[in-house]
Amino acid sequence: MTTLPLTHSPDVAEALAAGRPVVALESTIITHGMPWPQNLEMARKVEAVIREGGAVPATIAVMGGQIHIGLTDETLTALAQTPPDQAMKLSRADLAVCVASGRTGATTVAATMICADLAGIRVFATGGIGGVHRGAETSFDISADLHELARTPVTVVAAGAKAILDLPKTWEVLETLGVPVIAYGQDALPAFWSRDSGLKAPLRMDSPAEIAAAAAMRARLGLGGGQLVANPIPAEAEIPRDQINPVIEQALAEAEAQGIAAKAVTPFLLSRIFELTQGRSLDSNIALVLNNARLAAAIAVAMG
Ligand code: PSU
Ligand code: MN
Repeated sequence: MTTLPLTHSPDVAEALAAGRPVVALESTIITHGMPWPQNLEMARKVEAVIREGGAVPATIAVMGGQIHIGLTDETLTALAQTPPDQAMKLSRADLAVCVASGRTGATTVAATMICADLAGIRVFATGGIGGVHRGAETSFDISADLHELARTPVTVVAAGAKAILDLPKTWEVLETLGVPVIAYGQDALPAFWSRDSGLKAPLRMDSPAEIAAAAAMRARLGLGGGQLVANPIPAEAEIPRDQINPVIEQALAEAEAQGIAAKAVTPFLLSRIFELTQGRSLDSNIALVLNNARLAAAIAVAMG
């Protein structure tokens, strides 16, 4: 019996008790990252892909004073229908307040890593991590995801950092924080909607087994912290850099003109880019999340 405020879904509890592979999934991507009803379709498909890969999915969210590790389809549906202003967008700073006050909260990469670690889950799949925002030299807007990767021992599979960010600065901060950034199967770092950011990855690995071994070695050496696996979007779903960049620029200009700040920045940009691309960015986002789920399941199985 745990004294932690964790509520496991039956299949996640069973898998963890038996030492079978489990992959954590975040919920901010559901409440703040994608519109209804595509968010629910995505969330269900991601769970299915993880099961096909031989692991059990554990979508994480906060409700009723409990951190839920694995959601029923009913709860997942309710969460997907929750308007963004009625769910807290949780990071390390506000996780405890949300649980203690019984409010509903969706976990970002940072908060999902914390909860996954509390539950003993070692692998987590998402779309793209947060990072250093463009203009951070004046706004100081740097996602707490980066510090979390430095301190919490979870392997995060993402399609890089979201391309709305300042990618070179994001990679610099991760290097400073001692986070291994591992490109999967290619030399270049991916850029979320695009396969190639034009930046070379500091590390490259080509199999789930290598990534699992690196995570185990990090623990054995007492280094602490997690690792970021940057998995390029499948070629057929990508939006090449020269096509998406002008759209990102326009969305960024609008965000600035409207004074969008702090936690509202990323959801605003994602939804504007969705509108400006007539939905193509959302199709790509869903494709890359599914691709990351597939790899995360294989890593969880390899960690065995
Ligand atoms: N991946 C996506 N869409 C998202 C996110 C990830 O494909 O919306 C979320 C994650 O929860 C991530 C957050 O932690 O965006 C980053 O928010 P911020 O830039 O405010 O730290
Ligand atoms: Mn921020």
